[in-house]
Amino acid sequence: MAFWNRRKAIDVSEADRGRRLRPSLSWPHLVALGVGAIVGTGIYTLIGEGAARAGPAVIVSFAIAGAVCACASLAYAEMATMIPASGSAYTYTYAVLGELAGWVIGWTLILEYTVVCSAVAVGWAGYATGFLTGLGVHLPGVLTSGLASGGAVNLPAVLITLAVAALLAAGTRESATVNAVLVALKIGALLVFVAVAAPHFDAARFHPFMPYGFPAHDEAGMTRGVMGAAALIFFAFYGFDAVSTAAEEAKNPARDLTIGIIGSMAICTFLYMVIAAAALGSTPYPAFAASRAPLAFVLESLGHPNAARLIAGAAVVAIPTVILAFMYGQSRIFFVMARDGLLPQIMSRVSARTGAPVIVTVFTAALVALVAGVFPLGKIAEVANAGTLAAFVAVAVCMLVMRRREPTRRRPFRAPVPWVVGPLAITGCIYLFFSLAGITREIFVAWNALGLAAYFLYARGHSRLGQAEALGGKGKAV
Ligand code: ALA
Repeated sequence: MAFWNRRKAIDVSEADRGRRLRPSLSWPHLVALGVGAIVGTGIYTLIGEGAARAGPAVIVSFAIAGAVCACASLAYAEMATMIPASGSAYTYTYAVLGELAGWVIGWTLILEYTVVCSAVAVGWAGYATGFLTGLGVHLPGVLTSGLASGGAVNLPAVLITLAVAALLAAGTRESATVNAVLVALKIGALLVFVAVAAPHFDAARFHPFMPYGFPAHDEAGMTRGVMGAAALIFFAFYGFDAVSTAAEEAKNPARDLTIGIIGSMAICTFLYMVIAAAALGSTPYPAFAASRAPLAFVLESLGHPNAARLIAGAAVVAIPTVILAFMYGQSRIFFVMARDGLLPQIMSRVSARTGAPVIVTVFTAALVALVAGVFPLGKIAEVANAGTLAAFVAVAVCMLVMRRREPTRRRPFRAPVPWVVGPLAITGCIYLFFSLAGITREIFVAWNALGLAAYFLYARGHSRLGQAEALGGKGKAV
């Protein structure tokens, strides 16, 4: 069979069975993992930049990004429960569209997950440095900025990355439980924000509603418009896909993944709309749009400094859950790609004691710490969006192809109206992709060109499916 068309078996193979991750998670862990991955830098900080791009109509940007993600989450839930194996979009694409497409999506996910973790670690370092300064502890500038920003290393960002990796290497269950406690704190602080800001609501602050128009466009070096904001705000919504990377570790994949993905998505969309309304209705948007900690700024300017400190403190304590969830997803993507032979085998070893893929977790942490320690936050969050949009398109395409190819296959969860939901997810993601800044799309294309080179130089020749074929086995049986 042609290499690009080699497809991984949908049912778990006997060969993989001996190297499966331990099923230790149930749906509350997965909802917490999802919310832990979704609520972070996006709502805590990018809401400000979103408002600068779209004005009060950023609330429409939230609705658009949320609707696209809701459609994609339904496709994810169907694919994750039909193929309950680690690897998320990479595994589905490999099984449905073939090895080459699977590799491209896996390579894209490596970029996405690394950049998300690094961006959030750098964002966290900014909050942590400010928090320490408030306590009278001043870190030297060379240790709080990476080489690319004029310092030596962003030490807080490196330290938080290593701490999260240690938690993951200690075993999935323990880290998921810690995650659940931190998620409760993060959501609690956001509810306090709404309770404090809502009494100051004034509908007049929503006029003019759409000062920068609807389509994304460049205005003096800044992307403006409702769609320009939606392409950025999209960052705030994803993370539910990290739940699907835990599919092998779910005790009851059909129930746990469905509740985990759709539940976490629904909770966050509702929360964001309420927070955006409270922020926009209580404070003129140009004021908080200029702040690096917009939610704390809103509370401070409304005369509630203690509540402002609470939300800032919660960000410092709880934002690491986002790094946790994405680093978890990243290590699982590496693990599965190595198990398939597309990356070096050493990355698929599982610890006999904890059941966690320790070597790959350490490798992931090193990669994330390197990027976080050297590069500034800048626009790297947008790069993560580009990778995520590509993965969402792939999953929606896989869902539609499978509906045609194997309509009677068992689907523990079936997306409603798939021929509406699927195309909406695909066109929505493509529209958002083209609403990103040009440089972001160029980085994405360059990364994938590198990926194609890696495929032809290494992965294609080491593919387990390819080797089985060469030995005369049937490709799909591996
Ligand atoms: N959704 C995640 C965040 O907002 C990536 O931080």
